[in-house]
Amino acid sequence: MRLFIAIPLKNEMKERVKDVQVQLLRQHVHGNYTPSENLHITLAFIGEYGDPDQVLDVIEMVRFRPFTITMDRLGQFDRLWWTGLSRCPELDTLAHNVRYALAEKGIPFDRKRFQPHITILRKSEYDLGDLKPVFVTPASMWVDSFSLMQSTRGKNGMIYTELGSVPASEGVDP
Ligand code: 3AM
Repeated sequence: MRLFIAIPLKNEMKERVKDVQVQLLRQHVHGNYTPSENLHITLAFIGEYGDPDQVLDVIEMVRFRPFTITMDRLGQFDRLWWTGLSRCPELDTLAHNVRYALAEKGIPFDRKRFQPHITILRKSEYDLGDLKPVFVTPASMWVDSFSLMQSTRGKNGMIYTELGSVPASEGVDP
């Protein structure tokens, strides 16, 4: 099964992302828009792996305190468009610790540098630089858990299913 580890977005943040997507649609930017229920921040992409219970056991050992992230900009990696987050050392540390825990147990994952982003649009042929200004209302979200996700290809696009989640450990030293 195809697995990844991510922070799913909470409803208020999803609404702010939708505001950005609507502005793009109004400028006739076409492509595959990420549906609300799929919005997330990937911490580590594992890919095909047959033992999700082992992955859960490993990531449950990662300790972190809850923290806040703030979405504040729009960007583009080639044909993939994203909203970006302001610098957040706690998020970087969480991604690092998740990846470290996977590596220690020999669970494979994509080693590309962690670039925190929320994918909002794929397969777009447009260039952000050609658009009229798009406003990203700064939006904050409290991160108090992260999840092991399964990705399957549905008839109408990708379906992401949460297989388990790891809560923050209030009051416990990370
Ligand atoms: O939506 P984002 O960009 O956070 O792009 C895929 C998505 O990330 C990424 O994993 C997340 C869930 O599918 N992904 C898919 N295939 C990948 C691969 N081969 C990949 N990341 C790295 N390597």
